[in-house]
Amino acid sequence: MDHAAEAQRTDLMTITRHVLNEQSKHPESRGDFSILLNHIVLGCKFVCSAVNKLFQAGLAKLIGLAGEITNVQGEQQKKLDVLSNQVFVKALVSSGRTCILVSEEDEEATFVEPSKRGRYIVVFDPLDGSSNIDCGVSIGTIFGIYVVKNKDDPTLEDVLQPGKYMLAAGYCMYGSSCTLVLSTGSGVNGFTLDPSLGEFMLTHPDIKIPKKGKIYSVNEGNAKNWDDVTSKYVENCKFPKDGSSPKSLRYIGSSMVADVHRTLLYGGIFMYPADKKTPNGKLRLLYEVFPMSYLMEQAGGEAFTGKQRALDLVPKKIHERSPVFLGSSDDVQEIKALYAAAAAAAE
Ligand code: P6P
Repeated sequence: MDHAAEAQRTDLMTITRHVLNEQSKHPESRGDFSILLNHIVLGCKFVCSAVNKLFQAGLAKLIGLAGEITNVQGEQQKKLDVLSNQVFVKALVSSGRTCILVSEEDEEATFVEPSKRGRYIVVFDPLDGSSNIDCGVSIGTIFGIYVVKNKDDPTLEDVLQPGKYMLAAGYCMYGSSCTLVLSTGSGVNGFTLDPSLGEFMLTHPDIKIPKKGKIYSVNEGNAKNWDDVTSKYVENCKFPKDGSSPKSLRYIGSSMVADVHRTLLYGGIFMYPADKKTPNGKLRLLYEVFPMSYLMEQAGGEAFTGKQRALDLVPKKIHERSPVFLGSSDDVQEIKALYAAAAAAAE
């Protein structure tokens, strides 16, 4: 093995080391952010272990539904949803670095008691795509991190910040392998859990999304409810007018993490548009749209709502929804141009 390969093989760049290296570029940092991220990583390791037990042992059928519990979305929760949420909340509170938590599973925001309070806000979906638990499709955790204005007097206003003010965002995908994709504001890196070490190892340094892709990803089952622009864009994907090859449709559905991860690595566009049935789309702004849009922009891609840059949106409620078109910049710009042309024609 040559020296470079040997050096890389023995370098053991774990996520902890990587984050510490990045934080060392900020002389003012006191290590709080690294401690917070370590607690998020701990939560991901737990969920990864629990999900693997389900996938491997087919325990899913024993898990079934958690009785009649229903979460704020009116969907039925599976026990792993409940467990994952509890593990993340406990890990984040015990980190002593958070002051407000917003979870997809909790109707209200959690305000951490003063004695355990830090200056970070974490918004997260502890187990996105949980309806896939029983069929083995990759599911994931999505998170975003803000800093609070005044940790001694945190308010809900502190949470309702545009996504562009996030300090970090990421997701952890639980599938054939456990992959954590993270940005702390200077690019995107991917880490894969090495079960023999119990560490997330840097496997995808400096991820950049291709400028243009060959895949479009949308739930075509909603086509009858789409607006004209979305319909026209999808038509162009299938029957390009410029003589190029049609794009391929890839849609895992009910697992945003899996669809976005493929888009990030292979390029193309993922979209959950507004439609007549869901005028604000289906995806949650704070803990689905913002973190994934942040990652896309950090990887050289774009994220658009149909009206504006997704990260510029100002949330009014912690569980509000937003349409989103995200992915390769050329592909997102194509749909932006169609919306602009439609707006001009309507004037
Ligand atoms: P549909 C999961 O419920 C989720 O919120 C996202 O993970 C996923 O992208 C979307 O819904 C899929 O929705 O309507 O296509 O099943």
